[in-house]
Amino acid sequence: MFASTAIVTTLLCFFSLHPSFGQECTSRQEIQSSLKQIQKFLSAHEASYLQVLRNLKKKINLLQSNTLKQTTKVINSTCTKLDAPLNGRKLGKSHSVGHEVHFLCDPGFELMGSESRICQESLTWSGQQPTCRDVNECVSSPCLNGGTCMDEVNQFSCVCAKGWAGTTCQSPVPTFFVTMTNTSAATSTVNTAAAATLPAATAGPFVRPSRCTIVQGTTHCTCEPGYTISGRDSNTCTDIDECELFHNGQAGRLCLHACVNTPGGYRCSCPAGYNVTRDGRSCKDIDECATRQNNCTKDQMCINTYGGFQCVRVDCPKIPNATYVKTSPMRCERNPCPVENKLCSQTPNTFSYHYLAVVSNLSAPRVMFRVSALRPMGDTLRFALLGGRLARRHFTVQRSERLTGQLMLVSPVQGPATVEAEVEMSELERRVQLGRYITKITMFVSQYEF
Ligand SMILES: [Ca+2]
Ligand SMILES: [Ca+2]
Repeated sequence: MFASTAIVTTLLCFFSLHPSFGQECTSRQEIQSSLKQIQKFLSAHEASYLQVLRNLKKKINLLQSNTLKQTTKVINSTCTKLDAPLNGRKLGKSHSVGHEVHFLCDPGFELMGSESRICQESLTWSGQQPTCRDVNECVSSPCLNGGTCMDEVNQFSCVCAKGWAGTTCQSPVPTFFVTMTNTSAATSTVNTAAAATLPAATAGPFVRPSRCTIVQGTTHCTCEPGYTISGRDSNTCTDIDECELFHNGQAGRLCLHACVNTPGGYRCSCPAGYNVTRDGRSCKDIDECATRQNNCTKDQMCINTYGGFQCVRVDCPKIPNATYVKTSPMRCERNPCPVENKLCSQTPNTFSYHYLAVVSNLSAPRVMFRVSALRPMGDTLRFALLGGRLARRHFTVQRSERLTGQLMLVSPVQGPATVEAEVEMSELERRVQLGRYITKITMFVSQYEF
């Protein structure tokens, strides 16, 4: 307050020096003293302002450093970056606290260590850094017949002992093939230099030299169709054993019956009595009866069966009190009975013979045969299974329509087998039997399910 009054007074005196203001200020000394006071006052203010500025600067610096600290803290709330294991992958990109990353290995490798790791509050990862270890496919000793197993990435290869070939050394190398080696080597454009270095033990049509080219310093080897590079030696191609490869594969079996591995390919074979179908994979029964490949005599009938044939001869049954005559190759009829012979009239009127050829293990239930009355005489028809070899185990007889009965297969028959069934149809009129008709059915079941 004092300072400001002094300034005002001093300024008034200063301006009063001007002639127009008159004689209001007392003396020059007073003016000098006032100016000194103003100087002091300004210096004090200057110091005060400087002090304020310094404080301000300090505050700004503090703020600045605090902001910097905050930023550093944000960066530090994540864990260190994790790498994917060699031959594996890492799932999850966030490295913040509470987040998880997972690890996977490439096919053929197994994970050792932690499958997943969590970024903990302490900004460290839980668990151990995993590694992907090559699965040793040789552990199960897949190489047969003295072959040596070589573990490779996601697979193995076998170095076979002398006389054996195939991916698992499962195929014997036939000796007659070995003599063909020179011929095949000469006719193909294979790397003869490599062929020369092949050990004698692995030579043969199941093993061929590969065709190698060097592209930009890297050797690329290829095999003929049906062969594959196996083992560490890329100079050697081994026949692919398609039979083994597709034995239980998703693509299904290669062959209906048997598969034969051949050098560079395979073929299907069928049991005796069958031909390989045109597609080379299935088996078709040979109809020996149609192609005269049977030895049935003139009084016999040839029945073609799956995988074979049967020679059958129908002989009419010899039953007391009745005589039967053959009215067709597979039907016997009773001669008319004398009126007084009641026992004769109770015997079957006819015997019919039927032969069926089926494959083994046919699914059940299914209708195998139907018996019908063409011209029913009475008011009732009855059907019954009289018997026959293995009949009760596999068959039942039931009515299907008013005039028809059917022989049902109720359980599959494992072949080879011959099953017989005797089906009786009886006609009744007011519960009195008018006639009996017997149908004998013989079922030839093949050994195979084709
Ligand atoms: Ca083959
Ligand atoms: Ca046949």
